[in-house]
Amino acid sequence: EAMEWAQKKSRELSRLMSYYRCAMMEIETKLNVLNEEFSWEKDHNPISSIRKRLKSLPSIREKLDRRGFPVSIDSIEENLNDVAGVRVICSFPEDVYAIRDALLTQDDLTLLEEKDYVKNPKPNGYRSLHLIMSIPIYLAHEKKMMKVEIQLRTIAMDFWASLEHQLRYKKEVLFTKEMAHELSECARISADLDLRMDNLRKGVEEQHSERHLSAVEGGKP
Ligand code: 0O2
Repeated sequence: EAMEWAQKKSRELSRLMSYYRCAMMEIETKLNVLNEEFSWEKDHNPISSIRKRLKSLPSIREKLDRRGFPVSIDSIEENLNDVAGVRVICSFPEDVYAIRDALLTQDDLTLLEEKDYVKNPKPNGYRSLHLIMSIPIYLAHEKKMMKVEIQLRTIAMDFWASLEHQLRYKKEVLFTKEMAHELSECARISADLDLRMDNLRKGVEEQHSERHLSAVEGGKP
């Protein structure tokens, strides 16, 4: 009987994980649609790449344990926001906010929580915009609301975060004061790069619209 119960539980868990995968697919499609649309408006693709990940079962268990929540299927849905994670790597900082604003106007999406580490970077220098959104998935007989964590960041923000993550998680050592300082210096340089590239983008766009205007005016009789 215990075996049967365990099997039932594991089926339920696999099913829940599959619902999270469905929610990520829905979000990814929305992002692809926005990328298509914005590429007309902005003359560049705002999204450079999209990565998805489902939190592993050991990490789910560890996080629930660490935060003192029960380890059960209901508890996963109730207490964890980042089982489904979609990372959106944008070209320019402006694109991060354009995608965010567009997602927030979609009436089937609900914003549950927002953390803006772009405007307010973490003390170590980490920058990204995090949205916890609730999205419906349409199953054969019901509509189910699922939570997805969407992390929006530029290529420069992702460069820093990916390398910092590797350094932090791979080894079981702590950063010395000097290392932490060096990392935050690298974060500052990456923020500066974003600013400079964004200024270049503005310059190019201004030139482009001036040309366009003079072409239109030149065409007048
Ligand atoms: P992984 O391996 O990416 O999954 P919450 O999860 O919202 O309940 P928290 O900690 O308040 O808890 O969330 P927060 O601050 O929004 O950050 C969650 C995720 O953001 C992390 O997930 C990382 O992906 C990313 N992140 C946050 N801070 C840093 C940082 O300093 N460096 C890097 N590289 N990434 C960061 P996980 O589960 O920690 O990791």
